[in-house]
Amino acid sequence: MSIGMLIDHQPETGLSSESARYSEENLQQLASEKKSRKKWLLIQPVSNTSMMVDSGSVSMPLNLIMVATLASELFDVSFIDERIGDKVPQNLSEYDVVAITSRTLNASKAYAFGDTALAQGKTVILGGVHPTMMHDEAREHCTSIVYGEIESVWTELATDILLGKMKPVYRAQTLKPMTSMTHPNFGLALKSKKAKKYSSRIPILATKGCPVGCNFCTTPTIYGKNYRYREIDLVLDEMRYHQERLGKEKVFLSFMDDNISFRPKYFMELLEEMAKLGIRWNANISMNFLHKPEVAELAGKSGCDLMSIGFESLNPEILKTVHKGSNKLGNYEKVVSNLHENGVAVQGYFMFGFDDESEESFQMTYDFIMKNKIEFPVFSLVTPFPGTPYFDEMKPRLRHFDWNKYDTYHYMFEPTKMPGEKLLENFVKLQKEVYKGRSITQRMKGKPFNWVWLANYMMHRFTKKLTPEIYL
Ligand code: B12
Ligand code: SF4
Repeated sequence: MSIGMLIDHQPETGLSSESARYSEENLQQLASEKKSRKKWLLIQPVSNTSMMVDSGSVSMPLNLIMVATLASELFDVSFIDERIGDKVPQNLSEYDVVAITSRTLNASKAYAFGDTALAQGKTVILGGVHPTMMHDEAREHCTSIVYGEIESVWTELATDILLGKMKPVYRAQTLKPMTSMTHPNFGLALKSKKAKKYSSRIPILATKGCPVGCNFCTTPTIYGKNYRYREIDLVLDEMRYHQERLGKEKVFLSFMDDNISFRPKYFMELLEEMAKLGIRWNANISMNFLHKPEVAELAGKSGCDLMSIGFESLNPEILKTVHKGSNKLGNYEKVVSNLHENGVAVQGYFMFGFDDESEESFQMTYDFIMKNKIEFPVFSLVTPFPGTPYFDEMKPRLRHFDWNKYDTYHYMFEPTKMPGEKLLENFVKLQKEVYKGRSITQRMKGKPFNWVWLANYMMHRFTKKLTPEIYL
């Protein structure tokens, strides 16, 4: 469906002038009339954080790859990913449009690139979660902002670029169904000489959105309670495409979905089909029905080697405040053992710094991780992200608004039941304990020697140097 079809039209005269202007046919015609193709530079900035966020091998940026996929149909596109060491040129004279993606932790970098490009008279487009949430702030650094996903505003945006008449914000009235979305084209991202630095896990999307509605999450704020999914055949086609492209069956895929298991029926059908392909995969997943042994069994059979699960906390009081209905403490151990029995490793996310935080929360987390042999525990500090209801609630108590520190590894506010120093002291101690040599051996004993061991080794080296001060 094109944007033109979403705008009210006048029955007597057919399409309104606005509607006709933003139709796919009109866009194609307009593009073919242009003598030379405009040149785009796409930028993925690296963040300024000192934490292990953009270091090591990074995943291919599916967000900017989607922008590249659409833009390259009509324009000449260059792709720069600062995280792998590509350099952004100071002189932008060969480009007409500079399009930058940004999350909160790299917003200051994205804004600096935007300012440089504006000063050189370029059309600057900012997109991604941070400009979407903070459009008034972001507008100072660009010509236009894309609110949310590019696919739903593409016809309008591309037409305006071809006509040279930009609006300050592009926001879709209705989201496009996923069925009509183009397959991502990885060619531009892989062209870089440094592309070897990308993780071998290929990003893929089956679903978008999450109706759960946690107040600290940006997804429901941007996309509401929508949940969209692609036809299973389209997802499998994309998997087969990567198998052919790489000339082997065993390719590694990483789902970028917000909540891939939200519709259990869809998820189980997808896994059943994936089991026939011989691929390997991992995903972020909520615990909603992982306590059922048949789910873990099918996940294992379909090639899942790692599930990333947000356990968040072992403290029942905190779990109540997180409003994550899928997290039932009584199911935690069962979820982990089901996955382990089927050869699936667990990356467990744990958050600290909530108002109800206590010394016991740290001990309970340590005991849980060690007893259940969580292969890859990840610890973060509660971070209210701008634009979310939680941010508005916590704003008066936030210690800073330096976006470089919004990486979930900085101390944002003092919990009501624990002094800040104690929080950080315990936070550091827990990480050192979990990643000391003896603990790693205990957690990883008998596990296949693969990248998870390597990740543990890197965390061992990293946590050795940790001090409470680095989180300030
Ligand atoms: C998968 C995922 C991950 C993966 C992969 C990340 C990666 N490198 O891509 C992993 C697990 C590694 C990860 C890590 C982290 N993540 Co994460 N992650 C996600 C998740 C669930 C999906 C992202 C995704 O790829 N979606 C699919 C793509 C296609 O959609 P998209 O990113 O929304 O892009 C579309 C639009 O935004 C728009 N768009 C984007 N860029 C541009 C640019 C232009 C010019 C235009 C026109 C349009 C446009 O069009 C795109 C195509 O539709 C999001 C939630 C979300 N829905 O955003 C959180 C999310 C991005 N993550 C978040 C966080 C906090 C983190 C970590 C800091 C967590 C941690 N402690 O480690 C790290 C930071 C990693 C980093 N360097 O950025 C936050 C960021 C909040 C914020 N305000 O910045 C989010 C939003 C979740 C949340 N809490 O709300 N993450
Ligand atoms: S369950 Fe996850 S994706 Fe869904 S709203 Fe909550 S934090 Fe966001």
